[in-house]
Amino acid sequence: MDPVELIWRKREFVAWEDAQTHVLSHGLHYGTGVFEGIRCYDTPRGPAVFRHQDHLDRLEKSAELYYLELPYSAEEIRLATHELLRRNDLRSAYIRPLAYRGYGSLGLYAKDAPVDVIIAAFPWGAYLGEESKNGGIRAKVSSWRRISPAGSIPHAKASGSYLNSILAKTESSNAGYDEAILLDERGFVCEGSGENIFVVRDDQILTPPHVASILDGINRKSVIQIARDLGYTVVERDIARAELYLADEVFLTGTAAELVPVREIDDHPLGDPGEVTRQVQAKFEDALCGKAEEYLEWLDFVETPDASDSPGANGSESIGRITPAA
Ligand code: PPE
Repeated sequence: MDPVELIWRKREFVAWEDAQTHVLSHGLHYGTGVFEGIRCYDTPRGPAVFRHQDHLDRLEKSAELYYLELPYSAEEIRLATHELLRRNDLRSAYIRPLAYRGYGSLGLYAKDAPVDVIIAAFPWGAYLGEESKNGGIRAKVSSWRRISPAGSIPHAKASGSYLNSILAKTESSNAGYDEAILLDERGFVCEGSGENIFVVRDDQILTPPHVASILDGINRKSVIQIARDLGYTVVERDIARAELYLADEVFLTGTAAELVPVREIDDHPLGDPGEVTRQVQAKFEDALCGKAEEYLEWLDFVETPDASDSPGANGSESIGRITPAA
């Protein structure tokens, strides 16, 4: 991890190394936190946060699902994120807001543990390796099933849920693969350890429905729309495990990973990234970087001193501009 100067915490900008938490914080013991993974891209019209509002909406919903009361509005978190990017002089970054139960009480009904919120932003390169987006990755179906809605909430982006992803990822990495694919308790395909999954078969693009035990990814939504706009038929339905091996093409989507082709699953070769994957990926990457006019509305432009007159600057800032540190 590459440290930057500042982290936002409880309405203050604190030095990266001073953003510490008490060892008896509730979230550390029980995983009682909710978070987001967001990216900011350096577009031709200045830095822009991709689908910022959608991420903030999901953060609020994740918090609601676990009875966490966020002490700040989504708008305050949005503007604080802009300010954090400016103060850290970041034009592109991975952004990690986290709301967790802090220090105050332990035990499972932690009414005295406050909800603490931090926002970090820092450089984070290709999640599945530099070559992944071009050459594709090797995946393994995990022996660990995706958390079930009967015992937890797959739709919440909650810290504790990631123990499930970590088991799957550890298993696949130890076995020499790049990523794990998790099935649900019925044996149908869910998603990667940190990405949603798409399968191309017979000129259709398939993806598990949003009611499956998946995180309803924001990039998943974007890719469904892009693929449909390109004229493809996208079908949300259960996907059998064997369909992964019989697929013409498979790819994964996520904020950290972006769009990554899969070239092999459980030692069944799928070949080099195919035409559908390539076409959707190219448009998706253009959308992320502000190079696709039709998807500019997905970008939340960060006003910066040198870009304040650009057409992308949305002018809705209420925090004064700060010259980034040299
Ligand atoms: N499923 C899971 C389980 C998941 O963690 C992610 C994002 C997605 C799907 C895709 O969601 P979206 O980013 O909204 O398209 N994973 C985040 C965390 C990765 C991490 O290692 O931490 C991410 O990509 O930021």
